[in-house]
This record gives sequence, structure tokens and C-alpha cells, in this order.
Amino acid sequence: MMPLGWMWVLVVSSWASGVPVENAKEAMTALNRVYWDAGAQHFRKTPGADSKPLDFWMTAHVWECVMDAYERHGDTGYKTQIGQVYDGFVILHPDWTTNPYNDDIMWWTIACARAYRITREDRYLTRARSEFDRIYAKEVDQTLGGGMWWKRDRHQSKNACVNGPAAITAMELAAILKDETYAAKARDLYAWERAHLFDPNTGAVYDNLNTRQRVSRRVFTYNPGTFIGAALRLYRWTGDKAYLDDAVLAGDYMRQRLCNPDGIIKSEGQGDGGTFKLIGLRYMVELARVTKIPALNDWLQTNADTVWKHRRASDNIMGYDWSKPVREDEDIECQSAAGGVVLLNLLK
Ligand code: 7K2
Repeated sequence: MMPLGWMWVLVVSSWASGVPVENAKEAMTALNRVYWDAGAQHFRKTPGADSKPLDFWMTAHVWECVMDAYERHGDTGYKTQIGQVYDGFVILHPDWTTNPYNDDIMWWTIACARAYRITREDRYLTRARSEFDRIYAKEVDQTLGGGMWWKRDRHQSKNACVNGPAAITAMELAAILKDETYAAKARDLYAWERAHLFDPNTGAVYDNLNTRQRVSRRVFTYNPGTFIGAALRLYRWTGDKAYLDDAVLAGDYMRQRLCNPDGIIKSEGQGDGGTFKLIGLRYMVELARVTKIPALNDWLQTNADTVWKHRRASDNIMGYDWSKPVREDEDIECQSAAGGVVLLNLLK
């Protein structure tokens, strides 16, 4: 017989670690039920049949949310949906060269590289590579010491939201193609971001550096997020622990500074802000997997438990302010609702 005290420890630890698979599944089911338009093969921005399709860059992230669900649950339905999201998107956006936001393209190249890893369909790899190469060739230069411009039509700033994702894409291409030249590009992009936007004392990753040499010191959750994603990939490729140390420091900053006093990740509103923590947390989960830092795990768990607890009972939709219950009369946008779904599906 096991002493009672020990049994209690077992019960508590099995309850406290990871998100139950049925909750993760229910969360994804709710997202699809409320936002997925199966006929048009796109996610709607808001609930209701007359809603417009979700924005260009947000769609890349909700596409990855479908990939998370497939990787967690293994349902062929999710695998089919991976293809459908892409097909629906390409119908709406056949020509990506008309989009002036380089970050938008980098979000898609990250997602395409991942879709290739999952499905092995060449069209995704071809797209990831050609779009990365196209932007890299024109949008990286030595102005401001290196780095990628945020917008191709106006070269006014180099931002965390494009340099982190570009470095992540380059590392994905390096790994898939076994091509060191992409790793070298990632290393340079990362080195630029580290030198200009990272504070090695606090772990902050600032938003951007503009052509007047001014750093915008705002920190959105996706800034440390993609910096961590790039650092972890460079660490895996090179074995250089300095990258891991950077990632841990940026993660500490997010966990300690980008939260409410109770440790719940801060609200960044809806719109673009609704997408930020989905991205930030994706890379925090990666960091927790690599480092196994208990405090990081606990923090993720608390956030997952809280956002699920605060879902709307009537439709299981989670919101953008995780510290409060979702109100019945609130319109939650798809990218905001997806944040909780991502965390629940990633935290196994
Ligand atoms: O200034 C950039 C970025 O550095 C900053 O973090 C956020 C803050 O705003 C913009 S990025 C938001 C863009 C994402 N791509 C699609 C565009 O429509 C959108 O402006 O909010």
C-alpha cells in the first residue's frame, strides 16, 4: 500500500501538469465552430456569416493553430484543414508581392515551412523559400548596421516583428534544406536584433529602431517571443550556449514584466494586439521544453488554467484579457480567441 501522503502528491502532480487533451480538443472545436467558414475555406474575423475573412498576417497564426491541433490530436480532419486554410488563403491572396509589410510575409514563411514539415508537400517549401529569398534580397542592407526593413515601400524602421521571424524562417530553411547559408543569414539577422533591440541586462526586446536612430522602447509579447524562437533555433544549430542564455533572459522578462501582478500575461487588446500573445506564448512553450525550467512551466500552466477557466460558458470561446471571464455580449475576434487555443494545445 502506498502511504496516503504520496498518493496525494501523485494526484496533484498529474492534475497540475499539462492541459487535459479533452479541454484542448474542445477549445479547437469551439474555434472552428465559431470562426471557420468551411465553404470559403477561411477563418472569419468575427463570428457570423457576414464577417470578412481574417487578415493576411493573422491567418498565418491561426493556420499554425490548426497545425498545433493536428500535432496534438492526430485527427485527419485537422490535416485536411491545413490544406484548406492554405488553398482558401491563396484564392484571396494569390500574389504576395503586393503586400508591403515584410513581417506579414515572414509570418507566412514560418507557417509554410512548418506545413512542409508536417505534410511533406513541396508547394509549402517552395513558397517558404521563394518568399524568404525575395524579401531577403531586397530588404536587408547595411543601413542602421544590418537587419531587415519592416516595410518595403517605406524604409523607415527595422523592427523586432520582422527580424525575429526572418531569423526563424532562415533557421527552418537551414534545417529542412541542410543549407548552412540560411543559418548564416539567421545568425546575422539575430546579431543585428540583439545588438540594437535587446537589453542584455533586463532581457527586454524593444520594438524597433528607426532611421533617426531612435529605439522605440515598447515591448509587445511577440517581440521577446520571436527573439526566443530565433535564439533557440540558433542554439540547436550551433550548440552555442550564449543563444540559450539570451532566450532564457528574454523569457524571464516576459514572465516577470509582461504580466499582471498575478502572473497572467497582459492583455494587448484585440486587432493586431490580439495576435501578439499567441506568438509570444508559442515560443515560451518551446523555451520551457528545451530548458525544463520549473518556474516557466508553472507560469504557462497558470495561464492555461486561467484562460480556460475564463472562457465563455455558452460557446467555450476564450478572450484577449485572460485575467477576466469573457462577457456574453463581447465580440471576440478570431485571432484573439485563438491565443488560448494555441496554449492549450501546446501545453501537453
Ligand atoms: O510598428 C509595427 C510593429 O513594430 C509594432 O510592434 C506593432 C504594434 O505595429 C506594427 S506591426 C503591426 C502590423 C503587422 N502586420 C500587418 C500590419 O497590418 C500591421 O500594421 O502594434
